[in-house]
Amino acid sequence: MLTRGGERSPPRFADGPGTFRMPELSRNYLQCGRFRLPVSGDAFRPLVMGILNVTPDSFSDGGRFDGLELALSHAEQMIADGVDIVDIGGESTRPGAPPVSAEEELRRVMPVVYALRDCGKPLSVDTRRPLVMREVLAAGADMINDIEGFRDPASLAAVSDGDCAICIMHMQGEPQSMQQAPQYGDVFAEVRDFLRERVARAQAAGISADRICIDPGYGFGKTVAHNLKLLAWQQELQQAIGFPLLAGLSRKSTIGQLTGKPVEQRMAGSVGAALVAAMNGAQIVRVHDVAETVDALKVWDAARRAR
Ligand code: 7PJ
Repeated sequence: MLTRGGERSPPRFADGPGTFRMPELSRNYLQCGRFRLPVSGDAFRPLVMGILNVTPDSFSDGGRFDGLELALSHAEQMIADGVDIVDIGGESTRPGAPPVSAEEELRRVMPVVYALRDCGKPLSVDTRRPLVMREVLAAGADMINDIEGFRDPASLAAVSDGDCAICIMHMQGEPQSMQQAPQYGDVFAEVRDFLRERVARAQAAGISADRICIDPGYGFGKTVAHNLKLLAWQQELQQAIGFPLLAGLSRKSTIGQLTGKPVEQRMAGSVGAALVAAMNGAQIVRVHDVAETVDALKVWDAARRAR
C-alpha cells in the first residue's frame, strides 16, 4: 500500500503463525493455588514452566537423598533463571515408559513438594493419579497437570475443591503404545473437541473457569505432521476454546526429527519451538532450558509491546 509520499504504511499480513493477538479470555489471570498468574492484558508476558523430573532415570546415581538434593538444586537454578511455575513429575511418561505405582510416585514427589512449598513460585505436579493429586494438594501444591486430561472421574473429584489450577491435556492412547500408529481424521478438530468436552466436565464438577488451562499434548499420540499442524493452528485452537494454553515441546522427538539432533542437543530447537508456541497463542510454555527460554521470550515480548 503506497501513500502519496511514496512511503509504505505498515504491511498487513494475512493471519497465520506469528500473528499475535491478545487472547480472548473471560479472566485475565489463571488462579493457581496461592498465586494469580496474568494470562492476558497489560501485565501478561508468556509464562515459563520449568520441568523438574524426579524419576530415577533423571538422577546421576541411585540414592534417594542424592535424588532429592539434585532436584532441589535444579529447582534453585530454575528460580534464579526466572521460572514462573515449577512442574514436578515423578512418573516418566516418555513413549514406551512403564507405569509406576502411586506409592512410588508419592515417595519421589512428596519430599520435593515439602522442600519447595515456600520457594516463592507456584508448584505444579505432573501426575495422573487421584491419590497423588490429593496428597500433593494437601501438602501445598498450586496446580495439577494431568496428561490424561482428568478423564478419570476420581481425578476431577480430587481437584474440584480448593483453588488449584488444572492443566487439561490431550493424549491419544496410552504412553506405552501412543506413538505406534497415531491416526486422526482432522487432528485440529479432534483435539479441540476433546479439550472442549473436558473443560465442560471440569466446570460441571465445580472447577471455576479461572482455574483451567488447556494443552494440545504435543507428542502424545501424534506424529511430527500432527504436531506441526497443531502448532501452526495453535492460536486458533486457543481462541476456539477460550482458555489459557500451555505448550510443551521441549526436547521432544519432533524437535529431534526437525533438527536431526539427539535429545542432549535439542536446546536451540526447543527454544525455537517455545518461541513459536508463544507467538502462536500459548500463555505458558513447559521447558527444560529455563534461562535460555526466558531470554528468548523477553526479546519477543519487547518487540510485541513496541507494536
Ligand atoms: C507434557 C506434560 C506436555 C503437559 C510431559 C516430556 C514428556 N504435561 N508432561 N504438557 N509432557 N501439560 O516432557 O517429554 O506436553 S512429559
